[in-house]
Amino acid sequence: MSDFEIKKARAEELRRELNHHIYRYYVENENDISDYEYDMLMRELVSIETDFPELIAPDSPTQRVGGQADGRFPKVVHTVKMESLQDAFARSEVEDFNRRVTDTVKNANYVVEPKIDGLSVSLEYENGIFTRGSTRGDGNVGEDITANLRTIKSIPLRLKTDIPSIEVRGEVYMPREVFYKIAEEQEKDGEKIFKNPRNAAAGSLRQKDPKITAQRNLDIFVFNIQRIEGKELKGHYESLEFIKELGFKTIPFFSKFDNINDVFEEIERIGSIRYTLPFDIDGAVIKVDDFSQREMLGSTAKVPRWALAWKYPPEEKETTLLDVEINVGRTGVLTPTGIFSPVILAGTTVSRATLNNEDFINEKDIRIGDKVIIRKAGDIIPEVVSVVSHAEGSVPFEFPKVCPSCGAPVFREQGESAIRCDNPDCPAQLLRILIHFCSRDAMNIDGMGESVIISFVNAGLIHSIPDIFRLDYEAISTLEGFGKKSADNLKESVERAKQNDLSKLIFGLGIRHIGAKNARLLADKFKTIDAVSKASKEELMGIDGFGDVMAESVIDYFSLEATKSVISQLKMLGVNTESQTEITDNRFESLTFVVTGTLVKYNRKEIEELIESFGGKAASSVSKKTSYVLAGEAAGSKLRKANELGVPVITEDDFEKMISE
Ligand code: 0OX
Repeated sequence: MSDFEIKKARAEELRRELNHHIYRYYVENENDISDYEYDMLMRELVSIETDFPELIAPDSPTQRVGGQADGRFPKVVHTVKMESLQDAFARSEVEDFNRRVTDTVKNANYVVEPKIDGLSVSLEYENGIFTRGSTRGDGNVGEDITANLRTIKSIPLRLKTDIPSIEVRGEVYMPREVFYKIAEEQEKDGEKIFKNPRNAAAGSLRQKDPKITAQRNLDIFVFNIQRIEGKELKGHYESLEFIKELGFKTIPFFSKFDNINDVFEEIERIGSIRYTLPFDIDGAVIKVDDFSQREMLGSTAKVPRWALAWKYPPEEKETTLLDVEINVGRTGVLTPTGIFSPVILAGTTVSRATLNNEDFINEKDIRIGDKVIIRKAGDIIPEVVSVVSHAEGSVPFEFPKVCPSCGAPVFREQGESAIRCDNPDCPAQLLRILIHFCSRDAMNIDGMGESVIISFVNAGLIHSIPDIFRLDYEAISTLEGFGKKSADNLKESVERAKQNDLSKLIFGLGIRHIGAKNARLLADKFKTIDAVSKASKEELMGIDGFGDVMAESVIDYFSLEATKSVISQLKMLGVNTESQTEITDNRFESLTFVVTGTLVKYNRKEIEELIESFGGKAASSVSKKTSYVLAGEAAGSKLRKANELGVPVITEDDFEKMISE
């Protein structure tokens, strides 16, 4: 292969990979790689496309502007562009930057400040009063989020000094402690957990209801004056001090240097204190101080030539693998967790990390006693990067042949990476089954999160799913962390769950290969749990999308004596086992909806159920045949496609009007 062909293939691979990550991040609110890894991939693609411009494809992520407005908030056209920053990962890139600067201007001074990992916003003040706040959007057009920004207490609603008109720029962030607290609550309530403080801040800032934003304890650091009337400022350092005088919370530290070596030292110093700060930073920003010099340097189409963002790589540490713990999940899958000598990594003590599965361990030849390198993916989830050395006399790790919880033999199905325990009475599985049964998309029992279930199981109050409906609330009110009020609340949630639709019950039972959508299909077709349990393979395979494996899984599950016992107990305890979705109102007949982004009032399953209950169809991809795209916050490619195809886009409120009319 010629060099060109090699580069062409690599560019294609990078495009595919990056577009996948962009979709995961913007559409599904998930990210599988760290920002740093993402940046490195993007860089490689930019470099190939710079060398071979003919390889720039229309679907290249380099051709896309990030953070586009999603249509839910009014648009704001930024009078001064909110520029982004050129990244640097190597010392030579900073030296190149310095050379370019000093080639154009004499005696440049640099200001170095931390790069806060949050969301850039603009704040506008007229006659000292906060009049409008907006997101950065694509830099030219953002969204009006004034009401939400007003909830951030460190944003002054009135300035301390009289200025006729001013616009400043800052970074909204969620302090790490606040993030951990919210994540803990989300876990307790069985809700989806924010990935990191940045995602949490983004989700909180783009809420329709400012009351929710207000509860999230967001904060801001202001680092720039975008425009100002009635005041002359000569440089950045001076303007930061003026920002402070006006009453803003300024970027927490900033220093001025007259040579690039001192700039490096400051970058290193910031890097060394990075994880001691109570908020996340992902780099340090170097800015030419003098405004007249900035003017001479100017900007490219995308970034100013007078600033550079140094990006810190994720922190990696060497530690020793002390042991491998095997946990048994709801579906009986055995997952290995590495136990390490504790090390401080990205600000917290880490002593555990998932080792994923048998293949991961074998591929890296991870053995107990090994010296390994660990880091946190996305600065949150610890993972093993590589093995440095094996301990003397160590042997390859062998996965257990029996379940560590119940002792039953375990097996690995062909084509699967997971090793499972098949024993339906396995106690470790029971715990996972109970957690799943109570979770939001299943029976949605408020107050029955993981830690509560564990304490009930430990207290001998729950031995099976039906036990959830025969809880001893008197005993519960005496447990640590409980009182009469919380026991009463729990009772109410459990009673409410008895009325759930059959689809939620089927999903909650945790039948292999039956997710929420398939549970809904089963409930719709068979109407009662008895009918589902008696369904033949042919009948099951008659359902759109049901194949061999799924049909057999349902039959196997309902043929178990244990299942029969659970179902009959649930019925006796008054749990609804029938489908309630009677289609009486067909107003959405022949209409297809695509739901994208995060909704405020419904989760994905609930909204799809609602659409279907009115006779509509909920589809996953946008085409010309789509009737409406219902866009929530952080909607991405589907929303863009809808706009391209001219498919009407509606908000959650619009949808509610459609169903209430
Ligand atoms: C930050 C941050 C972001 C001003 C001109 C180009 C970028 N996240 O902390 N941006 C900037 O600078 C702007 N400074 C920062 N400190």
